[in-house]
Amino acid sequence: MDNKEKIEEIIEKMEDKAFEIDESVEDAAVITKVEQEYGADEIQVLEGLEAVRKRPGMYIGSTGPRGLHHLVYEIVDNSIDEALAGYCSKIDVVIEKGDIIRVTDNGRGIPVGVNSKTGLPAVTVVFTVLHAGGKFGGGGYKVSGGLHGVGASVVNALSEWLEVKVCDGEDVYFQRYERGRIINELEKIGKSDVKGTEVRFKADPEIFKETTVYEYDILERRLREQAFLNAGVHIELRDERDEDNIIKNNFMYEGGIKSFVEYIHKKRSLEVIHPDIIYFSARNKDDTISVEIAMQYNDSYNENLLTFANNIHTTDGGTHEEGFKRALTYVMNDYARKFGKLKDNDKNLSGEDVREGLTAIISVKLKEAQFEGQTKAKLGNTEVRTMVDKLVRDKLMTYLEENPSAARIIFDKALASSRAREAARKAREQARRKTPLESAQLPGKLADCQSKDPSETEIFIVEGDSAGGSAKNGRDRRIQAILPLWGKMLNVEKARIDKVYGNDKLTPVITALGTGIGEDFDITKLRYDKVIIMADADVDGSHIRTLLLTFFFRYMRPLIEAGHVYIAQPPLYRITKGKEHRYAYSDAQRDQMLASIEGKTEIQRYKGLGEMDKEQLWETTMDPENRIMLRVEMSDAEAADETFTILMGDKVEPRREFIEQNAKYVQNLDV
Ligand code: TSJ
Repeated sequence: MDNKEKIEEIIEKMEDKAFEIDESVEDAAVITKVEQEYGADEIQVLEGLEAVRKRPGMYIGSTGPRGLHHLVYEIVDNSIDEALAGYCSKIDVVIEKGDIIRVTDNGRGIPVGVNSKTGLPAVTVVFTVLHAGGKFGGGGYKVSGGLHGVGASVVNALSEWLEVKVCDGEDVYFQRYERGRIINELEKIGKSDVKGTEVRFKADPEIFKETTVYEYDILERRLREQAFLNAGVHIELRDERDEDNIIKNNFMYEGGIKSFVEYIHKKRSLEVIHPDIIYFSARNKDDTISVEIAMQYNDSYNENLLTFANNIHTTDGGTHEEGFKRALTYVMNDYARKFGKLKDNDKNLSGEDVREGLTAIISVKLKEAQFEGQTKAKLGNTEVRTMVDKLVRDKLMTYLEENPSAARIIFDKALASSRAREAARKAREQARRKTPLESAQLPGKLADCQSKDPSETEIFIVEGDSAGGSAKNGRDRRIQAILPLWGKMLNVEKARIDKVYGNDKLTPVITALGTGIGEDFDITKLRYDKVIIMADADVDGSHIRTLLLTFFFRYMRPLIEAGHVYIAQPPLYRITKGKEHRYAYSDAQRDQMLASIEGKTEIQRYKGLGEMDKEQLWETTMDPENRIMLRVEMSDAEAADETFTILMGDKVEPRREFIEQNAKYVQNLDV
């Protein structure tokens, strides 16, 4: 096939893909037009990208910091695809002065040939036709998809400007766009014998109103993760914003997801209990699905299972996770029976027992990934469940038989977990028998609401007694309940599930919500529709948020998955002018307000919830008509969990880092 044919095939594939996506969406019509009246179709192309600028959230999830960082991932994903196809070995990501992003790879270069249908070079199509970028194969897997797998044209539409340079081993081509509009035709600007693609862009402050400043740590985390998931790909990240302090990291892991498991254990200073990282992989017959699993147990009591589909972190799990869990429980029990570790009248080990202290990564790559759920972070393909289940059943049994000493250590741990859980269950049952009226057990500190209809009620979990007082007096007592938190923080990391029940900070939360925890969790017993964490915007407040999110993440995960958990946003400032006052919830909003108000103003900075009286607290933070609340997503809870581990760990250095990281993490909750 000559080059021209190849390009035409690529464009055809892209267009097919565009039609497949959803014919009901606005831009599908646009693409149809492009096909029909090829030639002068620039106007139609612009209309397509205008749709992105009108409703950016539809394409990148949010226009907050999360969406901003997403732009970088969208571009880098294309280079990773090129690496997976076997044509690219190095990817550079640079944050230049002024928060300009530059991504360079040494791949084949985006094709520059003109397509006879559109009259445009392929590279121009990639950047100006919606759904075109990154959606085509060319060997390897299509690693786009998920929530935001929308490609280069969306990044282009949301950039103040974007420049692309392509080297095909002979000529250097260049094109510039501003807010998605072509500024110059693709032009040759020089000669070069190397190949590759370079994209530079500046996120548009008109779209990303909150901020266009990147956080190194967020990019570092995601790029490191991508390097783990794509073994052997070399990614370099460099921060050149401060020329006196250039920061850089190189990520390249020949061990792939095995290195990922090792890294997690090192970072969290967790002690492993057997030497090898257990690793399995498989591909299906027609090579449309690949599965990789890496796992190892540590001496903590927590499960840390990270799942990915097409390099996208599936925070809500899905079929790959289900297959893994089912097979792991099956194999461990099967083995235990076979080797007499469980006697005939012993109970089976539960899923929680066999996952206690387990760190595992599951990465699947497949041609037609289906992502489900509200956040599109759950894998739906049923054939993956069967495949992962079979892989683990086949290979794990063999591993255990061939590695008896590791097998013994793993079983002893699961057995200990099973016994602790059983003891805890008995203790709970006894406690219940003493007070048969479940409702009589509600915690003393809870100021419950009048309504008993869980579809309309809310519970505010409030740190501090003085804020609790204002909240109690200021609330809508018909539907709003207040639970003040007090008592010492529990080290959930080191405690087993049975310890959670005795804890004076968490027990009231468990009884107030009514659902139970762990495998006993029952969402139909939930007593409130919204569980709202209300804490100060300071370090102590972020500790309590981290504790609660970690607790929910570990023991009441479906509560977060179903979107019941929220974080209240109290204002940071009150701006008074004469008799009027307004509230600002961020520094940027304060500055904006001050700029728009003429005359003398007074600013009060709230240091804590306790400084607000009941009317102020109601008006700013609790009134369903006026308040701002953040809904917690699984990724937020997972981040809290990680932070919590570091906070509670033995090492001082990570703890210091935490204080900084945690402040950021709270900011980044732009749900
Ligand atoms: F899409 C993009 F613009 F965002 C982007 C794409 C950004 C960056 C930094 C790199 C890339 C990119 C695309 N790197 N490498 C490629 N490769 C291709 O587009 C390509 C080249 C040749 C062939 C072929 O079949 O000959 C196929 C493809 C997909």
